[in-house]
Amino acid sequence: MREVCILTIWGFTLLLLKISSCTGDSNVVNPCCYFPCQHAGVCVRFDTDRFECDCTDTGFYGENCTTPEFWTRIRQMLKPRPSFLHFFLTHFHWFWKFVNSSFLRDTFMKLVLTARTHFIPSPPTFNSKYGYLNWESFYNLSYYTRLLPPVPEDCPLPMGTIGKPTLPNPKLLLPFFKRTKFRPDPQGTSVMFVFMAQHFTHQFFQTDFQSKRGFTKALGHGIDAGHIYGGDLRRQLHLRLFKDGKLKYQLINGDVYPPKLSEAPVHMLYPKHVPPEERLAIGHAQFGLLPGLTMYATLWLREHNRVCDVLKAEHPTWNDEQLFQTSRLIIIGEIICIVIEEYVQQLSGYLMKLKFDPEMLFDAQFQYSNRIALEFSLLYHWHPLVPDSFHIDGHEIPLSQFLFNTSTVWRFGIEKLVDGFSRQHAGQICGGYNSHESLLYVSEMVLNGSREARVQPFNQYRRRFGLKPYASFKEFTDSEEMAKGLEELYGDIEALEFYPGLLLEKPIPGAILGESMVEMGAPFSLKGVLSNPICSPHYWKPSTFGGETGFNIIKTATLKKLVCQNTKWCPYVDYHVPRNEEEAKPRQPPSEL
Ligand code: ACD
Repeated sequence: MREVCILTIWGFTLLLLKISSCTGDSNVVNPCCYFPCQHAGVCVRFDTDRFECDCTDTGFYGENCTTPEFWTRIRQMLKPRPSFLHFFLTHFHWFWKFVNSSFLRDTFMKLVLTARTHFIPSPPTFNSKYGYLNWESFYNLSYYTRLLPPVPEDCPLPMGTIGKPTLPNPKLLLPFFKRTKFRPDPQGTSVMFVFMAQHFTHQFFQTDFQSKRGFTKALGHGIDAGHIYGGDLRRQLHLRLFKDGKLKYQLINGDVYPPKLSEAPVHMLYPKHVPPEERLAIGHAQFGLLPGLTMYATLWLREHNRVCDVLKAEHPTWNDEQLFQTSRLIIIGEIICIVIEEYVQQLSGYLMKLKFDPEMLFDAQFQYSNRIALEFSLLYHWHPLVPDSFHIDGHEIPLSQFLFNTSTVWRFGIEKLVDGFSRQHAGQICGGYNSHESLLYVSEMVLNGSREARVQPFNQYRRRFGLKPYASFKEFTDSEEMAKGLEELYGDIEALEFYPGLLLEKPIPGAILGESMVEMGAPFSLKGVLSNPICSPHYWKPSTFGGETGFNIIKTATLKKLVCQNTKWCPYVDYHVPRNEEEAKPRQPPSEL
């Protein structure tokens, strides 16, 4: 007979379900299934029904790591709520104008970096197989790491002890993701941002779908530019020209593009109908999928070869290898600079100007190593960004006609693609009802993958990142229909899954993201970029990059330079759609071209 025991833990009541009796030893529920340890405390099971929370270094103590230590209490009292901080960072122009032009910019940036990165354990801890620390988990780079351990296998319910006996069929969740009418991002993000997101994240998100337990094929676990140079040495060697450090290329209409597959025989995924002359060889096997990806691949290839020329002019004695390797480090630095100062800047909507300066962390406690987390890879499925069609040079091309259409890139030329993408609105990421129908299969895959990996419920992650858990679906979303539907499917807000939680959550007013996406995404991102080896004190110096010239290429990198130093004319280029009439003016190639 089922019996319900009521246990009061950390200030509120949990219902503990036991199969037979509350005191007997048989059929006792694993106590860690109740997620009893707060503030990143570690649940350890003893005997059959006893647990202990290891609260070491959490700043809390007590049976459930819920009592704050003295300094933690002070910090808690002083720490503003995320909604207040967001409001502050996105209002008061006069204040941020002053901050951005004074030494205070560095002070605020350092605060952001330290406050965000301390959420990410380094070295990494759990993974999808191991909910406890062990050497295999640390050493085997094929695993994504995990911030929270998997829901133990022996729990009575899929989400531990709360919710329904089975999770809803993913197909029943898809209507909450599906676009009703394209909802543009209110922050004005452009499609140029969309392809940047897709292009640059695929260097570190390469889920191995053959293995079911959270494995990755991207062993660099960060910004290694493997999507440009290939994920392994074999691929890299095929893509290199072995002259002046450069990458292979081909000329079409007098412009540089990635080489034909026949010239650089690497594994690429092209459907049968793509003719051989339109099959390009690129660092990432899937980057022939969309012209936006091929466009970025082309830009980075041109930039690499341009940097090689700059280095060669200063170091005529350097051989191909040194020119190649040093250029690669410069490209990594440029990516990081553009990501922080323009990409994250756009995403944040902050009036505070973000700054890339690794020296800010030189006197802080900070580890220069990173492991990509499964939760980060789940979180980053931002398909609502993708519009229904693409506007280029007066043409409207539906998404379906974009697929594997590499010739679009040279038909229009990089300039016109950049111009069109930078003027077109991207979709709002959070809030639901905004994913193109043809992309819903991806959400279904993510849901299935997350279940196979036994990812803990959304509210557990809210707690882990210092956020208040949602008390109801009504609080979680502004849509009554969605609140009702999710309540029926999950039964309890504590059983809501991680991925739908992040994507369907109500957006912050006027923003592209919801609170959880910002508060969870920012720590993974900032830790990921700043822990790159080139940001460490032994690397971050002119000699690493061939002298001051190379070092300055990194420090002054911008999206506009990436485009305009590698094209015949300078189109409108921005992660934001035009802000005023001046920016909106059409740009045309000079008449002599
Ligand atoms: C802050 C800065 C603003 C953060 C705003 C949104 C963050 C949400 C998601 C992640 C965003 C960008 C990802 C960028 C880089 C990823 C690099 C990973 C490298 C391994 O308030 O802190």
